[in-house]
Amino acid sequence: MSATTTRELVEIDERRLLRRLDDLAQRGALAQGGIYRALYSPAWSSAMELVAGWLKEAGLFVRRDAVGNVWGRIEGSRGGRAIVTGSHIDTVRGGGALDGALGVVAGIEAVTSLWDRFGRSTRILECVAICEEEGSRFNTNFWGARAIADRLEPGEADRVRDADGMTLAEAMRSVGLDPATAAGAVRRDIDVFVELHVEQGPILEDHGPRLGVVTTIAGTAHLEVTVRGQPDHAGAMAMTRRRDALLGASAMTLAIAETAVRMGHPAVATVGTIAVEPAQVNVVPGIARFTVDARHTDPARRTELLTQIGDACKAIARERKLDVEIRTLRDRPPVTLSPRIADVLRRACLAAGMEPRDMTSGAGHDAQVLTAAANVGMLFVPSIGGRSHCPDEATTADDVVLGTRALATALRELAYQM
Ligand code: HGY
Ligand code: MN
Ligand code: MN
Repeated sequence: MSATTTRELVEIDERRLLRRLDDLAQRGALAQGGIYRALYSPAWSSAMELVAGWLKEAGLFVRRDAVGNVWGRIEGSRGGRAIVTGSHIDTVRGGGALDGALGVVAGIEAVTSLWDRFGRSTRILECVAICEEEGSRFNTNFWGARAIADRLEPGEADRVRDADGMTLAEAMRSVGLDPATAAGAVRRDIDVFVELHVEQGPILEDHGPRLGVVTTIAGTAHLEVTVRGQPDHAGAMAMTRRRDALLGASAMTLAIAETAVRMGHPAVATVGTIAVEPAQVNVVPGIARFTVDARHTDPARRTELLTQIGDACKAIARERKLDVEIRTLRDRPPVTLSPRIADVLRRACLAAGMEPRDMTSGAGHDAQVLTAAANVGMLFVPSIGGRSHCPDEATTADDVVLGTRALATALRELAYQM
């Protein structure tokens, strides 16, 4: 079938969809604004219960897997490998109501509408709320999708800790999961994974149209940079004789951003955390430690970006008589999504009356990890002002509905084949 064939748009229950997004946004809502649903926290458990209830209400077979991903399933009349949609339930600290949540709630709405309107699918059709993607609580990310794709590292649950020193394994036990059985979450029977997500950037809003089909997801490297100088008295040590680690780290931060700006879109580099030691008002910082998140969709350009960042930090350390150590925390390569599923999504967008934009994603997604286990497609709807990972993250109700209809239409083509 050609990419230009028009299909019938699948209707959904708009009011239910929007109400559920609002309901989910209450789980983990912070008094100061924004949302925080940390993996295996009470807010996370409450959100997962809500989602499991909606899946049960739809009449799906519901189960929680070995790491806490929640699945709802329609047994296809012809069996075979599954068609899956979904996204993650966790958020960043002070995040918004749509990152991850949209793909979960829209996925439930799409599967429920298909079930209600067309009955049992020919293919197995599932919706999944993935337990963790953001890396907000533990020093690891994509925990849920990596468990599905058999990409957990040996001993990871016992090694990785949160800021309070609790291991991931202990946190699992606290919600009734057994870390020893985590491998039980592996799925080798998924044919297709489709994720609807907010764009989290300004391209669709600035240039249109209101739907985007993702072709590539940027590769992300996370670095930890430790700058060592010399702690000294803040009153007595002359400015000219100091080896101030924070001043070095500050110069590095500016140089890192300039490196990405010079390279141009879609190169990005962000210093998201910084800490100093001894961290006292009257002591010149002896140590400064910061993280770098650096991304590019092109593997060679990404390597170049990382090399230039490293060189810039070393040059600044030399100038300022500081030591610098750069450690790679994690390094995920860029991935290309399935052209076949992109065509299915394009047809669904055309059914919604819109030729979608092909686009790359600067943000990381469960979809990129699941390319190791399935044929993957992603659909974007606009983010107002391009804002995300903040309380102001928003998309118009019309665009939420449009994206969900397009998702349902794509799932119909995939799961209701004759
Ligand atoms: O960092 C990311 O791109 C994702 O939102 N976790
Ligand atoms: Mn995110
Ligand atoms: Mn997300």
